[in-house]
Amino acid sequence: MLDLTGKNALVTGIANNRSIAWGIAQQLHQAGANLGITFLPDEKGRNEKKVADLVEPLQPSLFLPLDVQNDDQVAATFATIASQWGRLDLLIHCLAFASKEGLEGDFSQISRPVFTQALEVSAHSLIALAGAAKPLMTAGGSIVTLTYLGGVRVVPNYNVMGIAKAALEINVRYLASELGPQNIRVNAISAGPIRTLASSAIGGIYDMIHHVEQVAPLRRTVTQTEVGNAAAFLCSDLASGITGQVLYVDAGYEVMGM
Ligand code: 0WE
Repeated sequence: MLDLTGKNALVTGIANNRSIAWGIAQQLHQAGANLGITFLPDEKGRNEKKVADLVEPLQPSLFLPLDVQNDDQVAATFATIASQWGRLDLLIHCLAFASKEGLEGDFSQISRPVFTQALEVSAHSLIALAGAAKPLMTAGGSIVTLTYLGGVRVVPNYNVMGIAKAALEINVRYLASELGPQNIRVNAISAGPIRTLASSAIGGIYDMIHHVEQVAPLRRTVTQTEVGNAAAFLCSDLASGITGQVLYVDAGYEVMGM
């Protein structure tokens, strides 16, 4: 059975109880993993408090600030993991950000700063975290990130995030190639649309969810728990032969042509 006892897992990208990362953290905890949770620090410490209260039942052994645009915080996170855990086994990357201008209007008007920020936060961050995790994954490991169909096909308004997810998906393949000899697997889950903090900020997300409910083979959207279960599988020895892949957890939507 799916067993992650004795595995040290770093989970990034929890914002609130609707976060896909929260669904993943719960499933890893249920499978017996030892958790480290990161939060995006803000000036007033409100996000820290919110995430700390949420994850308290999972009793994480590490709870660390991590803004991937801050190299010192990335270094500090992995220095703490090295000193407190000694070894990292699982890395869950659930980070993305684009400014609102990059998620509406004409694709041809995406500006350099909007492009750069989206790619830095949403795609380079996987490279940064995988590179820092590599020396700590001394017993092999599994890295899982989240992507979306909008990185492969045109989804209206996904715009600059489409570029970022395309970059992220090729990052997965290059990282899988580099890290494979060290028995570190790298995979992505392409989740169908889910109501989260990130997606609720988008105009038309409810129409998209309604569309998926009409068209997807399973005639519904997926849940954070279902994405969490797929992530737990990819983290487990049950997936020992799988690396460099994008696993669609989307109620089958991706196979449809019309
Ligand atoms: O990857 C995403 C969302 C990522 C995201 C969301 C926001 C909203 C608030 C990144 N940056 C921001 N920046 C903000 O200021 N998804 C897969 C969800 C999503 O986003 C869309 C979608 C779907 C689905 C944007 C347009 C169209 C569809």
